Amino acid sequence: MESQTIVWTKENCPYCVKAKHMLKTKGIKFEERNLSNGEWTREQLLEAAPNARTVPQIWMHGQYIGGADQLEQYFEDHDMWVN
Ligand SMILES: N[C@@H](CCC(=O)N[C@@H](CS)C(=O)NCC(=O)O)C(=O)O
Repeated sequence: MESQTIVWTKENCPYCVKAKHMLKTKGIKFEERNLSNGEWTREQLLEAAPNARTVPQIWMHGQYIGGADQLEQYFEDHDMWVN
């Protein structure tokens, strides 16, 4: 869905925790696709982002952002400072 914000994650992933924290701080609702609980697979992630080598992988409102570092940069670029 175009308006969806999606975060692919896995367990024991500090960058995933960081990305989710940034989104929550901004009040942005998101769907988490966790690769560790059997619901989603790495193959499904690679279908969405063939070059993905790490998690998190983030889409905001349908636009591909990248990982946690890119999400932070996105907020800076859009004057949405992470508190
Ligand atoms: N620069 C990346 C770093 C992401 C990263 O290093 N993620 C780790 C887990 S926290 C990872 O996926 N490592 C490779 C792997 O576990 O297969 C970002 O900002 O998202």
